[in-house]
Amino acid sequence: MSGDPVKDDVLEVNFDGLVGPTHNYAGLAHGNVASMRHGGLASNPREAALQGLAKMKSLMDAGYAQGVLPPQQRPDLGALRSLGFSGSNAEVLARAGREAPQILRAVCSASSMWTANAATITPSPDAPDGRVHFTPANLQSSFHRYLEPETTGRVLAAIFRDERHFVHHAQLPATPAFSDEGAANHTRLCGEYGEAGVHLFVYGRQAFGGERAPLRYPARQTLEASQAIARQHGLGDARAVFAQQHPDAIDAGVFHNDVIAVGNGPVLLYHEMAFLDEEKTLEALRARMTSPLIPVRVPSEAISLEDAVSTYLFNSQLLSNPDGSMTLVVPGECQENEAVWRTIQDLLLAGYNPISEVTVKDVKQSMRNGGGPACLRLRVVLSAAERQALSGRVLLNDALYADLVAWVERHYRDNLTPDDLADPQLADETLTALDELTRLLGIGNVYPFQLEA
Ligand code: SUG
Repeated sequence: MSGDPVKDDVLEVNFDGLVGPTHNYAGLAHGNVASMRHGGLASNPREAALQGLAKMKSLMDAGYAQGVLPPQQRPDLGALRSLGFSGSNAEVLARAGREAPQILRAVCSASSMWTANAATITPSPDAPDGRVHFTPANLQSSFHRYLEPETTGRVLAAIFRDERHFVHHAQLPATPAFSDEGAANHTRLCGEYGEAGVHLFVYGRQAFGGERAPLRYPARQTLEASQAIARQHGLGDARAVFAQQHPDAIDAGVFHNDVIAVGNGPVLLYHEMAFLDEEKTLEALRARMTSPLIPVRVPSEAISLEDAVSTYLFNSQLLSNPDGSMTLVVPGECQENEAVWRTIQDLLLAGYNPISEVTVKDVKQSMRNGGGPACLRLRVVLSAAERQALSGRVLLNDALYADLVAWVERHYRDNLTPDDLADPQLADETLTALDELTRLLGIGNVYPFQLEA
């Protein structure tokens, strides 16, 4: 704590994505090893949503500020119609299922659950106008995720509506040169949350120039996209560092930086293969930070890239406690891997750094699609006044948790196979559920079907 009451009332709020009713395994994400491996399996949307809610609840109970963001309208019938499928909703779905099953799967994806990819956010202490800045990610790398930003923008604008505190920018042009995957490739490092921070933007390739790029799997973030966001948010050279992700890591399945590094406050926990130029990246951060950087480096000899990808150790949440210590929230898969579990004990918990506790969460339904604890949350650093200015009922408490669990139990199926996606009944169930959800959350009309009505 800095002792300054204005700075001390600033908190990180984790907004987790509620898993949508069409959660399924479609093998849609090239370069995401878990998604590629599990495509075609039956999913359990109800269990997925309840696992996500259980994570939110346990972190709320432990004293962390927890928010929730709604899922999106899926199947995206508008997208199917734009691709030439016509007729009634049932006809559109049946024909897409018959003629283009891959497209149907894509428009049914519940991928908006991974809210780390929803947007990039600059907290108010870092922005020249003293407001919180938001840019939805264009997610243009894949068709199923390219469908997200418009609704994401509407949801964020509905919740962070007060213009005295919040500014919303348009997503970047959805073209390969400005490929943007949001906060999954962005980390804010600072002393206390209320002090000015330094923003680490990690990119996979350069659109205009650049020497190295991955050979096997796509790089989803460009330097040019990261630079554009820094410009939108007013982050000058003193506040922004741009570092290239190691192309060999991308080729090993590290499709976002948050699969190989996580930062919180002054701590940067990372694998030695995270950055193409590790020393230069740390130097650039040190040169800008006002508090000493605390790097926690995990060497390949402790954890291989393959184990990092299969267990998602680096996709953990690193949370600050009032006494200055930090808690690492890891997925269950870390406990099942001997090398990873040993490294957590010997290198992280026993090391000279603020990480003093590890807690394990079961988010297997999401993990099978390549989404760990950190993918499921969007971090928004907010002062007390900014938290007061939020619209809707989106900060989790016991009553909201109970309402959301009951809502999931009322509307979600417990088994979904790729063949079920053409079922018009599923589309109807989803619209009914989402309509009810927007009322439950008090966020107004945000979905295409509500705006068309
Ligand atoms: O974009 N998986 C997501 C996982 C996103 C994880 N997010 C972060 N690392 N921040 C993706 O690759 C798979 C969907 C499917 O195959 O059904 C998917 O989209």
